[in-house]
Amino acid sequence: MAQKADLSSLAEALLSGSVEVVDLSAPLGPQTPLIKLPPDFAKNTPAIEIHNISNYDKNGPFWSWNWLKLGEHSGTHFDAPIHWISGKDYADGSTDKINPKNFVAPANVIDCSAEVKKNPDFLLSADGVRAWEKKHGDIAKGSWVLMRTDWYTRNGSEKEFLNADDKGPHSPGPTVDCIEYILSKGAIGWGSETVGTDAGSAGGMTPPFPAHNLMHKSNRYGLASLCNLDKLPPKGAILIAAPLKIVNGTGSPLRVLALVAR
Ligand code: 23J
Ligand code: MN
Repeated sequence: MAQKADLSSLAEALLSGSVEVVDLSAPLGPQTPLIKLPPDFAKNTPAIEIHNISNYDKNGPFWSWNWLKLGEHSGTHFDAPIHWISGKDYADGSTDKINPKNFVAPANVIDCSAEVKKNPDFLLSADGVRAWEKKHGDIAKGSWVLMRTDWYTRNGSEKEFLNADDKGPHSPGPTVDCIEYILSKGAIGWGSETVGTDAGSAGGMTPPFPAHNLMHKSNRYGLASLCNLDKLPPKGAILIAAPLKIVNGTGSPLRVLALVAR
């Protein structure tokens, strides 16, 4: 019979720093870049607002607090299966109903930063993932696949981050066959450093927005606007990515943390 697991060595490693906690989230505020959908999808997520209620003053003498106006899909955020029409019927497809064990999982980090530096429209294909697996090992069932692009270094400027011209946004992402392949390996989710999980060009793919359409069709998750993927090893980090327990939530801003052995 297997022995009961013991977390004391993890507790010690966290204290000593031999396991480091890396913050993969961007600051969340009025300056956070937000997706701009084309005019045929008229309605967009509104700008983030932070309103003060009291600040140790006549409105609350001993306390400070704020209220927020905040779209679910704002900043570093989690995409739940019911976000997309292809995942709308999953009983456990909203942020409040996902089994929390899915919020802690290993991460595979595929470095595409050199390709993206040359071409902001770069797409990671199934062949690209297979080449990565030859070097670093298989994508394990239940693990995240994260596309490292260093795109997060643009996150401070909405213009640079969205990188749009008259032809639309130019930002990297996955091909259809990339998403099909990682699903065949049992990936729990797909994560990117861009404003959404799909490439800027993904509206023209078949199906449109494959990271959304296919991942959510399989009851799997997305993470968008991740930061600091360059601080992670290709394999071995553990991701903690728990969305707010929004009732019937389609997604949620969140703090994404990675445990990394040093
Ligand atoms: C709504 C419509 C299209 C897209 C998105 C949202 C996202 O990227 C998102 O934040 O989930 S592509
Ligand atoms: Mn989203």
